[in-house]
Amino acid sequence: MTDAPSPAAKRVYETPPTSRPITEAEAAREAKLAANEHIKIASGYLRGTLADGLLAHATGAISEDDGQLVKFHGMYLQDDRDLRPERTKKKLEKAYGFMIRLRISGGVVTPQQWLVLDDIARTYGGDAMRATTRQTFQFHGIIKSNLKRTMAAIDAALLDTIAACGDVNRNVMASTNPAQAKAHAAAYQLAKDISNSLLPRTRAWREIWLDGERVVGGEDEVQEVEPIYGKTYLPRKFKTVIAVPPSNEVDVFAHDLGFIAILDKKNAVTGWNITVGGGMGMTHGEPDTFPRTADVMGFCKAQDALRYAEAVMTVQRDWGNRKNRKNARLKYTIERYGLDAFRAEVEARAGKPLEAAKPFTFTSNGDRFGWTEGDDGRHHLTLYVPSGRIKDIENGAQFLSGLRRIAEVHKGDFRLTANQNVIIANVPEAQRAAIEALVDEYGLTKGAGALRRNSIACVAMPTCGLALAESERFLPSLMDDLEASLAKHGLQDEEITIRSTGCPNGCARPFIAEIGLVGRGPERYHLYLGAAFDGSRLSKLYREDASPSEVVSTLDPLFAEYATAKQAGEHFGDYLIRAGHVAKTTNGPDFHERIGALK
Ligand code: SRM
Ligand code: SF4
Repeated sequence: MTDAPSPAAKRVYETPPTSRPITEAEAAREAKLAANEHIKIASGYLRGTLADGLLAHATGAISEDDGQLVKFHGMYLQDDRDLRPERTKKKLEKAYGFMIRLRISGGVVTPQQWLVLDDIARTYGGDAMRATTRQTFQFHGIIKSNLKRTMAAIDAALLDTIAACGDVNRNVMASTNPAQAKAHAAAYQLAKDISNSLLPRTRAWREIWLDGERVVGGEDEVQEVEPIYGKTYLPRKFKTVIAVPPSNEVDVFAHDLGFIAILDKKNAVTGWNITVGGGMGMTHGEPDTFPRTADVMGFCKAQDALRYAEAVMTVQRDWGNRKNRKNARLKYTIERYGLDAFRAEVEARAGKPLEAAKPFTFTSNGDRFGWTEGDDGRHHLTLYVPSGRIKDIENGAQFLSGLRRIAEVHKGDFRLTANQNVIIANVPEAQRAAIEALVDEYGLTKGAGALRRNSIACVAMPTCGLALAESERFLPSLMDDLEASLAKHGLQDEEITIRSTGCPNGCARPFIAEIGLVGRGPERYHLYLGAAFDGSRLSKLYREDASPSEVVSTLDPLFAEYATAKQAGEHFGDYLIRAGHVAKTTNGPDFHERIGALK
């Protein structure tokens, strides 16, 4: 069984609150609620002044409050940060554009949907789309006047962006590679069921973006409009994933709620272990914020998964901190009240006790590249897409054009992985050669060096407003240097996970990679080491504020030592702990404890 973390002993927990949801009147009376709570309450179920704001042609932006609300519709107002200095000098408004994120449960799209998304990328999205670390697509730089057209195209493809961002249950991920056919079908079905049952019910999305019929008199009755969420939705984002061992490609321990498939000998799902309280985001210099790996809370029968999903989310809805958004995720709720109190409330709401968790084993949190054959005889091809950016690279791989050509002939489906890669799935035997020929023609990569294919970088500059340092644009050159260093020590084929982010929000889940780089400022990164290869253990801070060349010079001697002293099958993160270079972190709060001086 995976060495799954458990809460630290001897913690003092607060008394859990009553299980009653807060009423709107109570919420409004509460002076110290976070500003976003007031915005939600006043929004008329996520409408705000968005419809009018879209008509304000003098600016490419929308109002600040609408900027918070539009997230629930799957969008962010951003600006091109590369252009800021020049535009400020010329006294021009920032170069505003919207990021649009789709809701694609389990990351599965048909070839027909792919073609529509490709059209959107070419027409409105700067000839690119971005596969994210949560199995969906983002478009960047959509100007305000094109938003409705883009949303109409998305709707026409029978897709939507509802709840892709915001304080709601987000896009539900599921293990992607359909190699264990029955188990993956069950995981995918559960992802769709949870996504649909926890979806906001407000008609605001259709009304604003697709000119759907307006509701006469507004949607006023809390219970009728949003039976699960009410007017205040959740205290913070809420993320759910479904994992099928032995692959932990969805990083189940990094999410608020997770289901781990328990399989019988024929790979059919007998039930699910439920995990709660994982999350990555933290703030530099604020030790009360920390990444946390989820606890395994218990086991439920396959048919009960949905009721537990709803129970977990509603306990967080009612117990989560609505005064301080930095302390609002489920991981902090569980730290505050303890896993036992949380489990008891979930069981009470679900109307059933959980069974003891069942054994499971994860082997890695990466993807399986190249062709795999499923236990049902179907063929799947996983392509490595650097940082998930699907575009035509000058003098390089033509991801946009190549995948379009494949979509034109492909008879199966496409699947996005949580590691930003793409699977051309369910390819009939007779079509393998044709797909293979297109992959070669467009220079698409079935793999890469061992380090590179285990890498992820978040978007960061120039679109992310929170980036402190480069990430996607910086990782390839760092990778060149690290690959040279590994090759020098004969480690070029060693599978080591490396992830980089432009800030400590952790969008590429860097704190559960064996090598994690977290931006601090221009060309400065904290270096974290010692996480588990299967994604079950956090890393520790090893070096502060390193420049890219210092990252390489810090890692080089560790690679040299690992090459000579590692035991058979021992992963880099495990070796660093055994050799005493970093301390073992089991869960969130001890993440910042420092044992010995930093290097
Ligand atoms: Fe993220 C905010 C991009 C996965 C934790 N994330 C953002 C924003 C929207 C920046 C902002 O708030 O202004 C970024 C937009 C950048 C851009 O230009 O596109 C952004 N996050 C991403 C994506 C696109 C990264 C990528 O390179 O793929 C991922 C989109 C996922 C999706 O499809 O839904 C993405 N973000 C994650 C993950 C990974 C995961 O969930 O598996 C995490 C860590 C897990 C977690 O939630 O704890 C993550 N993003 C955050 C946080 C910190 C949350 C926290 O609890 O502290 C923020 C900031 C916030 O919410 O205040 C954030
Ligand atoms: Fe932006 Fe930070 Fe997320 Fe990277 S980790 S995309 S810099 S919020």
